[in-house]
Amino acid sequence: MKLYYIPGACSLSPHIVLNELGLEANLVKVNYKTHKTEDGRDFREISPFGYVPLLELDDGTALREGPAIVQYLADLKPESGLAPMNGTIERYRLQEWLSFLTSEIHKGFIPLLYPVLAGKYVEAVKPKLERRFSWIDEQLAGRDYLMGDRFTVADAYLYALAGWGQAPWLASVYRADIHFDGLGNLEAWYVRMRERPSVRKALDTERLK
Ligand SMILES: N[C@@H](CCC(=O)N[C@@H](CS)C(=O)NCC(=O)O)C(=O)O
Repeated sequence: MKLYYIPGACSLSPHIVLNELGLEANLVKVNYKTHKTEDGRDFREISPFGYVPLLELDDGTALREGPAIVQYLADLKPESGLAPMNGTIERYRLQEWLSFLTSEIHKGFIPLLYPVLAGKYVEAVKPKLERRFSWIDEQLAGRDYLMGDRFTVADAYLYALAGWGQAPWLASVYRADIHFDGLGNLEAWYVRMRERPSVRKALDTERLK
């Protein structure tokens, strides 16, 4: 398997999941600005919109879209519990989280990452994103992870996105002005996540420390 990634991007989520599962994959870095892979290919010929993550299976099949990729990986080792069994209400709950994260948080962040969009648009979008983080904070009350006591692929996804407002490694131009001050459950969750060996290893590999 090959995972195409941009350091610190949403592809950090399947990277963490690979580590959690102890699965071997070739990590192929993509340059954010030029869309060239580190082995000199044009990534837009592999991914129609030039975005990561993209998982290439051993038979050449390309799987795109973060929420699909992390579920595929988790299902390679169902005993890991990183995704509840298909057909159960818990699995739909996981999909609910992944859909929420992809549409409400992931895409909600984008305007805040581009200084060129600063102004009225960002002023309108930012409170919405803050309201969503505050709701996540409420959901984490009395829980270690989004789905309860167990880490799931939804945590890996949220961790990758949350970094855009928190991580010291982001160039300030790409750091969104979103903070977890006063959101104690979310702050504690972020620290708990950072301490997981799978997360530390992914941050190390992507040179994000
Ligand atoms: N719908 C895609 C969106 C992926 C996405 O937004 N990737 C960003 C990084 S977080 C990217 O590769 N951007 C580079 C580009 O669009 O050129 C998914 O959820 O997997």
